[in-house]
Amino acid sequence: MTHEDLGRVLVVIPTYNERDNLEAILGRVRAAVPPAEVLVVDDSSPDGTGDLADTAAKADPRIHVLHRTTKDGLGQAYLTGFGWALEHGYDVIVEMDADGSHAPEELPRLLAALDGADLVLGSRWVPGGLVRNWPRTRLLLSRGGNLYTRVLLRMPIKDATGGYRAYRAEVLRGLDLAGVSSQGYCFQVDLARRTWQAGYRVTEVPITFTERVLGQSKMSGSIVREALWRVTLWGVSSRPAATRRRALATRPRPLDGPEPERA
Ligand SMILES: Nc1nc2c(ncn2[C@@H]2O[C@H](COP(=O)(O)OP(=O)(O)OP(=O)(O)O)[C@@H](O)[C@H]2O)c(=O)[nH]1
Ligand SMILES: [Mg+2]
Repeated sequence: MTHEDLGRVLVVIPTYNERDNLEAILGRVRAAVPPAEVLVVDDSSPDGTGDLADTAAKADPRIHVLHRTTKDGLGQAYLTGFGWALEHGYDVIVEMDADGSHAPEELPRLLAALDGADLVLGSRWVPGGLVRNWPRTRLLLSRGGNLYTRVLLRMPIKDATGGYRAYRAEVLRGLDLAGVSSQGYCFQVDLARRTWQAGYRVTEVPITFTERVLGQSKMSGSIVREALWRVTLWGVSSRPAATRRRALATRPRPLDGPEPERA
């Protein structure tokens, strides 16, 4: 299967103060998968990223921009982008950072893996996955966070915190996105968890993640703390859901889509 068979693909790129990175990432996405469209979701970046995005959109009909008035986290920016994507009838929705950490050149491989999956995770922590230029502390945080998540949620995913992924639109339509309140990193865990619990097929493909060269990271202590308390809470309250999922796995999926998830 090639990505041409997948229908309309939208790459959602959230931005906050990414003026030094935006042009390069847009150019790379458009070159890597020419039929794909791009949606930049900017939270009124003070550095003018939103204006740059508007200029790019004027020059290229495949580039779209949403401007949000407040910066309230990656998760909320993605939810706005997902809503727009579903309204406009896209078939595949991709998440990608603006800072170059996720190589657009790897996108055809992620899209191809949708052949046997409903959600494809770009994974740093499966064989063949790689992280370039991260200090030891970040490596430990990512590995530790993923181990904690895997054990606590009993979810067989190696990289649930990663933000390079491709969803079939039916997954996003099937999940209760209005009930998602996670903001930072744990938004990624939250969506992976909901997708898996609802019985969709989730697969991981190795990626090479490269630390940003330009601009500032938005990673913070409060983002780590949010992930820690939310994952712990989900873990403590997830036993009935895990049991139910095992039961689901033994019978075929209903034709009218997955059953509503129980949180
Ligand atoms: N719209 C919007 N985008 C955001 C927000 N926070 C982060 N982003 C974007 O989300 C992507 C990931 O953020 P990064 O700052 O790279 O955070 P990170 O990748 O978790 O951390 P690093 O690995 O240290 O770069 C980037 O494209 C950011 O510009 C936000 O509150 N709103
Ligand atoms: Mg980054």
